[in-house]
Amino acid sequence: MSWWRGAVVYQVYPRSFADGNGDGVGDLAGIESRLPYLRDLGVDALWINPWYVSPMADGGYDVADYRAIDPVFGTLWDAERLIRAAHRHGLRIIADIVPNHVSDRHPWFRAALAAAPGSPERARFHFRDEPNNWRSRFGGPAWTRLGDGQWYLHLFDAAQPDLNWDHPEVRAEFEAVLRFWLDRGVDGFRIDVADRLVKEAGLPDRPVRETGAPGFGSDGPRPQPDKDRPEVHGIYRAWRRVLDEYPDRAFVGEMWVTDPDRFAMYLRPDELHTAFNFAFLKCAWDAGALREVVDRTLATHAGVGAPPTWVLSNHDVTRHATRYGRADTGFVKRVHDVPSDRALGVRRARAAALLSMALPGSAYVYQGDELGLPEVFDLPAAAREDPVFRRTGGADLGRDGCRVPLPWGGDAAPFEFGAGGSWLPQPADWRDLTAARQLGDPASMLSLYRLALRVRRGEAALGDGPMRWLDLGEGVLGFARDPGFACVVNLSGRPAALPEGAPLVASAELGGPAGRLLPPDAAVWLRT
Ligand code: TEU
Repeated sequence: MSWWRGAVVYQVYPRSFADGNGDGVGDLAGIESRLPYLRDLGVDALWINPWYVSPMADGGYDVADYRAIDPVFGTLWDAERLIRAAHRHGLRIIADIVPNHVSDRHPWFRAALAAAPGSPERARFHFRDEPNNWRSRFGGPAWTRLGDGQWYLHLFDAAQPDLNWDHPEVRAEFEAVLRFWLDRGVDGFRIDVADRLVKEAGLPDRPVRETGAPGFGSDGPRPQPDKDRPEVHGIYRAWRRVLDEYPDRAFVGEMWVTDPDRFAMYLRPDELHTAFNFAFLKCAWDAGALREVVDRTLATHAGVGAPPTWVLSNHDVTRHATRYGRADTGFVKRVHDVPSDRALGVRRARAAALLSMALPGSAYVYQGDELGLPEVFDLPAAAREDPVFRRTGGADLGRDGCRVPLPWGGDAAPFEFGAGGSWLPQPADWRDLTAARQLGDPASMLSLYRLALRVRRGEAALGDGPMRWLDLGEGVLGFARDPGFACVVNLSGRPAALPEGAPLVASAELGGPAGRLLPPDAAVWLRT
């Protein structure tokens, strides 16, 4: 079976993973030095967030050169060495490709700025004499005006001008970039905002909602002019032909398309192999809601032959150890003033890990989730780098709080992140969360992940394949996978009796005289 159908993919945010040269920013040498840790953790692949030359206006999602590594991360030679070393450790590498926009320092955009309105240099982007009503994802209008009076489109930061995907040079360039990295051995690509590339001809206004303002996201009636255009599928068919020239490679699309039929249209034998399923990111810790998400996800994927994916956290959202400690209101918000119960959040995060790794398909682990890291809210404003924070004047704290450098060992910051400091300060109490400390503690989050991943590797029933629900009563989610496996998650608020089967992994100590009681907010894997 193809590796990507059931892979556990570990997301590496390179600025914050490990710092090999002591400059306070993570790099490729740091990743390479921690490959044994990742192999021993038991994941199958690494998805590495953008590593290209970038002014870092958006953490590297503003690419100035798609064929070179940013000096803060290393060199192209380091990347080639990292890919080879990962392969030696049995780990695949998924690169991140950013096709919707480039950096304003990209040679194409610099040429466009230097050229006149109406010039061929400007035709690779969206330049207009009048803006429309589209909004930037990061706040404010999606248009910035130049000195000569023209406006250019940027669905994200002003430093990220959108490419014009109707332009043949844009299409040819990205196919060449895919080949460049495939030739260097990457095993696949995560495609950034895969649904946004094509815009409706003429760039008409977005529909205005009751709020009186056009939105950015999946809201509003379809079709929308700035997302999920039917023409985008032609791009992925062409990309798939390129990818299929190489054995065993895969795409994972990042689309914020909530309509199941439209989402499924990307998952075809001649388009994308998989796509992120973000439903858990917005789903509260509630048995009914989780079951609905699972059913909806399975139904979405049923007809298309692509396996589902499960995502609990990533570099864009509040860490789930914090989300799960919150009451349902304000569940996903990046604000201080929604309290989160740390112990409860960790307890549920442990259960959620077992749930997501037992469901059919492929699961994603965001770096630090295996350590149970919380969101960090009290970062000094001067240290924050996310444009979301700046553009919203701090009303949205932005995404830096889930990007704090990892604590590897030791008793004081930077906790062996590197020999220097760390680009974002780490909380002092992370001394109790270091990988080194957790390795020595069989009850730690890290030990739970390592055990679960080891069991998963040996379990024919896990990964891609069918599941069926077990009826275990109100508030208790249970499902079976053949041969001989079951997962039970207790969201009922009181101890739940286990069905038959020998426990393989449990997120909390089982109770009752015979150890047949699953405590609240806990999960267990059973051999049935
Ligand atoms: O994110 C796509 C995106 O739309 C995000 O803005 C997402 O909706 C939001 O962060 C959820 O809170 C991708 C990358 O993952 C993100 O880091 C980049 O900033 C963005 O694209 C632009 O490249």
